[in-house]
Amino acid sequence: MSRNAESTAFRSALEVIRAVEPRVADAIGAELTDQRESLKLIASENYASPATLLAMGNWFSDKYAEGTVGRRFYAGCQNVDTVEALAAEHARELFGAAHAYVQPHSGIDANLVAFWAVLADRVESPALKKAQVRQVNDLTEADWFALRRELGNQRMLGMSLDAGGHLTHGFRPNISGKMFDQRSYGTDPATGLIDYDWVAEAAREFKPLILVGGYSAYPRKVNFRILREIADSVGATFMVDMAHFAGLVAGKVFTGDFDPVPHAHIVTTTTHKSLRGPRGGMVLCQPELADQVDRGCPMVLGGPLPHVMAAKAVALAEARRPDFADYAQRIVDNSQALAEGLLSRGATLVTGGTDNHLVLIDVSGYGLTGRQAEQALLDSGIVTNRNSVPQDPNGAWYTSGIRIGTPALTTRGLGAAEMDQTAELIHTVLTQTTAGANADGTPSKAKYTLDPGLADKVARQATDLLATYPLYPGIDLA
Ligand code: DSN
Repeated sequence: MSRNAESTAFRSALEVIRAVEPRVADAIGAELTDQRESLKLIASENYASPATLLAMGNWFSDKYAEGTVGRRFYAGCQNVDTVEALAAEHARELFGAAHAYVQPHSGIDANLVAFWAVLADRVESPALKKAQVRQVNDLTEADWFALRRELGNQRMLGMSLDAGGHLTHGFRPNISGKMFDQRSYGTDPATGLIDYDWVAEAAREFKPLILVGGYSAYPRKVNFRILREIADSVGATFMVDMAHFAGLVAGKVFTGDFDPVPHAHIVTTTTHKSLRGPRGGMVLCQPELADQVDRGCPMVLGGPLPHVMAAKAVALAEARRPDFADYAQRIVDNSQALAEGLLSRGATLVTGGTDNHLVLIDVSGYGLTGRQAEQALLDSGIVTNRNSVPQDPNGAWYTSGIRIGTPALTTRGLGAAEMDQTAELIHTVLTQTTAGANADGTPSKAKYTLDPGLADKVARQATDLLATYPLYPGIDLA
């Protein structure tokens, strides 16, 4: 396929949009320029392929398709069936999963589907049984009361937020924290690593219905075999949220004990992070949970998005190609090169390094909060996000950390040498930024000073660094 085809496709699309609302066409064009010019180090972002992007922009968006393949509540779903079945087949083959459900719209949705499936499978409740055999009208007030109490009073053990866990693993700002009585496992204060003995002890004491593995800010591999053994020892269902590292599983960088799919009863993921697909979610599970998982819509999900399922099928087909394994390995190589570059310049990293796609810098060593560091880096053309570090004294809003990740820059083709240059740019900005003060003289957690001339210089250096690695080289909108 010629590069010209990509330019023609996107130029034509913008021309059609511009005829209706030119400001939207302009914003789409401006977003491409911004993404091309900034050093994107947000660990959860990536750049989907033109084929994946184009698969989303069409009339599949117009179709309702509640239900599952071959069993829909709407007529005329034969083509939706084709793309949903394709996406699920690619997912099963890619991850070696018994069952794949590709309808979730996001990671939060995928986790909700998984929670429902486990509750429905595991909670012993006559009321629930009635509801499930579609005798909902036979449920009495007492049944409803029992159902709410039984479903809303279950226990979950997951990784604590400040150690790198995710909001949807039972924390209060998310509904999972209201649905479940949650307890967290943290990391060893000395090493920053998961202490599996501690997890085992917490599981023995708390006896959770669900043990959750997975993270959004832990820079190390997790041994899922050990977590499964812990889950089994207390009769818990073992769920893994692999949203961040799904690309590393798909690319066979994480295998054996570090691949969650053979070990977990149920695995959830997003499709747009290291997996490099469209924005969306997915659930993989063992056969005994498949029926409940497939009830995701309408149990907790709105109608499926067939255009996004089409794009998932395209992206998963891409991830099955041999070059994706090479990409996944380069993500980790780059992450380790970036960590080395930062360490050699004196930065403090949580756990002292990384063996996945992300690095967590403890910026308190620079005398900054995460919020100050995030903004100073942004002023300098470097896009990151602030993040708590374990036992963070600055809480989840200001934080003491900066999370950086390499999936996006690796997609552009940057390698180890450029990671070292990136480390130099980050280090320069952080050493040249000073924390500010409030009007009353007390230290501010948000204000900071950075010479604008230096910020501009770093931003130009970042753009120069990226110039050799154009984003979407086949797309010329001019
Ligand atoms: N928002 C994603 C992240 O940045 O890690 C996870 O929810």
